[in-house]
Amino acid sequence: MLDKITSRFEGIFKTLSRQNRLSEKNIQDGVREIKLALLEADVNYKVVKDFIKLVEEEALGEKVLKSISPTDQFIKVVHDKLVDIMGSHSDEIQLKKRGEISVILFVGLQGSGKTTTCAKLGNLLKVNQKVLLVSADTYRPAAKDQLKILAGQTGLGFFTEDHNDPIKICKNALKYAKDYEYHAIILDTAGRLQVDEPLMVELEKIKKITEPDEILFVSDAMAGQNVVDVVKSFDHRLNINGIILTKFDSDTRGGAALSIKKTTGKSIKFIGTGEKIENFEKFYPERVAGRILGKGDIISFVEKAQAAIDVEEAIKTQKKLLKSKFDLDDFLSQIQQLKKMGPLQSILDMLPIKGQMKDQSVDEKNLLHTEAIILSMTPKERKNFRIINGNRRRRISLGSGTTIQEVNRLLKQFESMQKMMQKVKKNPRFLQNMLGGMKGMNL
Ligand SMILES: Nc1nc2c(ncn2[C@@H]2O[C@H](COP(=O)(O)OP(=O)(O)OP(=O)(O)O)[C@@H](O)[C@H]2O)c(=O)[nH]1
Ligand SMILES: [Mg+2]
Repeated sequence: MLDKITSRFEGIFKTLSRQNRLSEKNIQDGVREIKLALLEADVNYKVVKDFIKLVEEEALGEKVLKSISPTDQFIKVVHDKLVDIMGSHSDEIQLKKRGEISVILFVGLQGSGKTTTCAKLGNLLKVNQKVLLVSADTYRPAAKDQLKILAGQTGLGFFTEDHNDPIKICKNALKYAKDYEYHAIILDTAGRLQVDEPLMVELEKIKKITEPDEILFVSDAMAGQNVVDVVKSFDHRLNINGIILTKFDSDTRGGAALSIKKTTGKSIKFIGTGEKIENFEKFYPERVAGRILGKGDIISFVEKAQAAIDVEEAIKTQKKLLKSKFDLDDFLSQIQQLKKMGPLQSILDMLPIKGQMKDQSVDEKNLLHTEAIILSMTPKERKNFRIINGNRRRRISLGSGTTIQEVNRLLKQFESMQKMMQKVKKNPRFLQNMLGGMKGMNL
């Protein structure tokens, strides 16, 4: 699912992260590659154009280029804009209050997955609704049986009639649902190879007589952006409430998922992810963007870091580092920023270095002790830890409520940290390396 576009994005980000520093040109090259990747994924041209403009505007700004880890920031910008084009939140289906019957009407082209999806949605709703599946497909001979079997498999009610008038079937289904106290009915209709007038007229009549709460257009995700025109035609006649994209498990390029919202104004509400009844999920733009970029960890990290880290402060520290003047005051400010980011272990778990550091655990208590020890030092001591002799160590341990051994250990760790800093001096991913180093030191 979405494999092609995901690996394209992976390649683009890999190239960017090889750069020590990102220049405007690097970003422009990256953006150009992204544009090609989206067009190859069959995303609507206009959607791509608008998307690229927004990404470029934001990525070329100071926030990305001057940030601690520009490539990660860039990934975050791309991620956020992808979410935006898909509609930023997931849209619920609207059902009536208890006591009234909700009607959901499924429409779409032939073979798109309507009948299967009726059962999938019914299966979701049955948790707190008594659901009736209704076959109003009088076109395909086996259609009624297909839905009946699915109703049997999922334990849902089933209704149809043995004649060829779909409108009459729907009308009688409403009465049946009322008599047998159903809460929701899902109407399965016939598909056509393409949009045609008799189908539209039939659906309009069904709509008029059943007054659906939700008209859901079902489409095969493989259809790419072609689906946009079909959605528009159905919407024009029926005013649809949302879209279900099926066969998301197949080799879909992503064109439909990424184009629909911006071009039609309609939201994707669910996706089908396999042939089985359970292969059905709510559509979350965030999740799909995550799947496409394959960078969920980096995105959460950047979000947390953005919330907690004072960028000015971090840049100052980085400059100092490059001149190798990193002292205990800087160390203290790093620790305080780390604390703001929440549980340390969860932050470290998000970092790309986590695989290498698997066995090292981070103790929050040690972090507090470290902070207390540094706070008990005089400004002079923090500037130059080498003046901290035996007497001073004793005073510091008393002041911070720790032991001399702990003070010794911290000073030793700080010394090796300074050495490590020399090694990572040229690496713009300063923060991540720093965190990696801290993790190894079991603060
Ligand atoms: N892999 C996969 N197959 C699906 C999915 N949804 C439906 N299918 C398959 O797609 C085929 C067509 O599904 P149907 O539910 O019969 O489609 P339809 O829109 O009702 O077709 P008509 O009634 O002929 O218009 C079936 O073989 C389904 O098993 C999905 O999410 N993933
Ligand atoms: Mg069908």
